[in-house]
Amino acid sequence: MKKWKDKEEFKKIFIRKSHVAWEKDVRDLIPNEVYQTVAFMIRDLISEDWIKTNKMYVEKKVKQVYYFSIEFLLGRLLQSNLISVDMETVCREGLHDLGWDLDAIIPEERDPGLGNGGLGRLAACFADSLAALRLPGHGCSIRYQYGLFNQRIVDGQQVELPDNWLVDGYPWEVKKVDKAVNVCFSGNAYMRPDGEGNLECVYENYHSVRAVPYDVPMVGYHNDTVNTLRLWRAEYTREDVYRVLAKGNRHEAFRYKDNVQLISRFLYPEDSTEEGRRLRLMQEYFMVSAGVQSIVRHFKQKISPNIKVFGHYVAIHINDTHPALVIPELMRIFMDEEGLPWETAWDITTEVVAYTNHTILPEAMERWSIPLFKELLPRIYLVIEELNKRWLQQVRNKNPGDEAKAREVAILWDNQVHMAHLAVLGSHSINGVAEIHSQILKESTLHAFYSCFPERFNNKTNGVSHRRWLIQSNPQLAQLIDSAIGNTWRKHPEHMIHLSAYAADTAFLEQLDQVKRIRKNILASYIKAEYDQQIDTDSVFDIQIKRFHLYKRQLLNILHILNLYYALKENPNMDIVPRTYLFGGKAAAGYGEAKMTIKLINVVSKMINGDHCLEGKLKVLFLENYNVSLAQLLFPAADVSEQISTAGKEASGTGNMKFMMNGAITLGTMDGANVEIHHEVGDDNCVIFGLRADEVMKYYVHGGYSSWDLYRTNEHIRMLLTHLVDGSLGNGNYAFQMLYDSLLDRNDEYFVLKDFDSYCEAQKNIGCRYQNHYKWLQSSAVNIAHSGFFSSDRTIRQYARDIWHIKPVEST
Ligand code: T68
Repeated sequence: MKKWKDKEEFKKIFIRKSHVAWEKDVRDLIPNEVYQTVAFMIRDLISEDWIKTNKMYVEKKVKQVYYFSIEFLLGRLLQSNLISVDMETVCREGLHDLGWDLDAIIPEERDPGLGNGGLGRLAACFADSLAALRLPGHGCSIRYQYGLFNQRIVDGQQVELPDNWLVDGYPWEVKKVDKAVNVCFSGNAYMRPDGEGNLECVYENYHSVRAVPYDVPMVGYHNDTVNTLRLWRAEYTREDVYRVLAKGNRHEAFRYKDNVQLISRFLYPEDSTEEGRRLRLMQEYFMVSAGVQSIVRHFKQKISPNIKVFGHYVAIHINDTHPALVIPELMRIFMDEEGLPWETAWDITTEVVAYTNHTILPEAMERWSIPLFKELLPRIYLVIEELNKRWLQQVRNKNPGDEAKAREVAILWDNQVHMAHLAVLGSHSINGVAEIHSQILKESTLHAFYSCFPERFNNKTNGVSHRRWLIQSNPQLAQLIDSAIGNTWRKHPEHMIHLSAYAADTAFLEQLDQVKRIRKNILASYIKAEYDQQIDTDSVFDIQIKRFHLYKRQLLNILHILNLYYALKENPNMDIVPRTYLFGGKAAAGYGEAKMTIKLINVVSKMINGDHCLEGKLKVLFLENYNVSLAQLLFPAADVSEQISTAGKEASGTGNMKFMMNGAITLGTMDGANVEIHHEVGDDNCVIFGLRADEVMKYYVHGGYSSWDLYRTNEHIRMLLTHLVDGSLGNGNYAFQMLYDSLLDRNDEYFVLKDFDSYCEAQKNIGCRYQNHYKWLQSSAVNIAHSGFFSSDRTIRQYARDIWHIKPVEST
């Protein structure tokens, strides 16, 4: 790996580079120019390794995995890349000599908003682990011009502003014009005899869109592996524009250009309209077709002309169902372009593809209307139709007269394309993302498929990159761990378990306390600077940061806070451990209840923070625009990790792991990976409350819970709900009718009220535990020690071994 020898060399290169790039004296650079200069210098360091990595994969003919994901939530890359090439100190010192502070330069990079939440961030951690483990694996996604919206809070309400993250350019990407491919939409497709007794497909009158890749390096930690994240952008071709222009209609030509570019313009365009849904389906096929075409082309050019051995060299992973069209796209290419018969094409396809499911919420399962699908992707539809026909024939032969069975597993049903069913049928491996989630998939959501293909189902509990979420986000804690157990954990996170021996070491615990204090102070300074609010670093920092959704139950959290507030008003001498409650997260623009919950939090926050009687006891803040960079400030500062989803609803959660790694205590339900965190650390070191998943399920199936009954019998609940709608919150300006309705008229689908008392107890329990500060620190240490299991390195090793069958590639 190339490096800067020392800070002197760094400065020399920096000055030369910035002269060429900006035609300015170094003293006149603006911070953004400094950021870009350093980024280009890092690109220089890694470029040889990047070329070499690809060459090595080809020369050694190793099997490679391509991880298709509609989102990659990378976060900033400057610091993580500096850490990977082990040049952070040299860079910091060099910049310092030149009058710049690296910490002031880092925020110049805009967070690439190429994701919504957990699923996209998981993909980024996986790319990080693949490179760190020297595994031959690459990402495939879309280069959205606009990321998810920027969130502002105005008058307590979420306002969505465009996230034009590319305005200043993106120094990490490389446009590869020569690697462009064409993706075809619409037109007519039909089968006709090929003259040799078989059928062949004719596909004509389609529109083609040019897909141009932008490659981003995924730099391995302290090794010389540089993998690739390939992001596709939709472009029009000059020839196509001329063709339209030749018809004499300039407006038509502009419309054509616009429509093509629209494909990669926004992450998740509004899907409440037919037009929005159409665009989303176009994005999915665009990414899939471009990605698959480029993989097949590379295989044929560089690996083998024999397409039948494709599966020995290529694994394709689909991150949820958004890329599931990989399956019919591979079939199309194998049959229409490579001339393989259906059966052979199908065998190779299922050999190659594997699928991860991330949700069991029925409303989150992807389905497309058949008329829309047929119109946009006529050739792909024919493949799916044939697949569905063959599959249902098999199912009906096995289960004669059982139409319910056919319905349960059909890809085409009720005028819809069921993407999860397509994904399961076309994959040799189907996995959930935590033990409990994988169990629910087998027993309930995908039970019918599990009966057909039990051997395909498996679990891969999620993990997070301890490099980003500990080494980079919390260097103080990382150093403390080094001083206790040495630094081998940085490459082998499972070694963190050796910290267990320090959970009873007073000197270590005191230092751990110091580290937490430092991190709480850093967060407090940020909050002071951004919100002009003073938060008490002696209080418990209790944090819930994640997307807003009814099932994640931010509402439960804020109702408890409101209850505490009323209790304190009634009894000002009540003895409580001072608390700072922090929230962050975005609500989908069209999700009324989620946006209303944000508003409720802000109204309650204003009321509580403005009440001087509560000073030193209770503070509530909603932090705007939660993203990866803000997350890096929040996880290290947390005492309590709020993981309070309705049991059975959160597939895994990954924030829970980042909190744990930074020494926070989980306050959670037995849901997702919380179950495994609880298993690792035991009852003494986390606080579990609420209904269990099987109890929730029983209520759904057999009934027996009435939120109105609770309302009538529980005076606290009655009082809280009354205040939601009687105008007493926010000076009578706000009525939270929508939330009231979801809790009562819609019978509290997510058991917020049912779990309320149990949650209040759990909060009291947290207070008691915190008061015994020595024990609290012990718990914190135990959590850190056991967080090694939740490193994405462990997860990726399991995928590599059990699903992809790929091995690390050592440089020669
Ligand atoms: C999350 N899913 C799960 N989905 O909710 C979370 N969905 O429990 C899990 O830890 C995480 O995946 C990683 O496995 C998502 O984040 C989405 O973002 C999403 C986006 C579009 C459509 C459906």
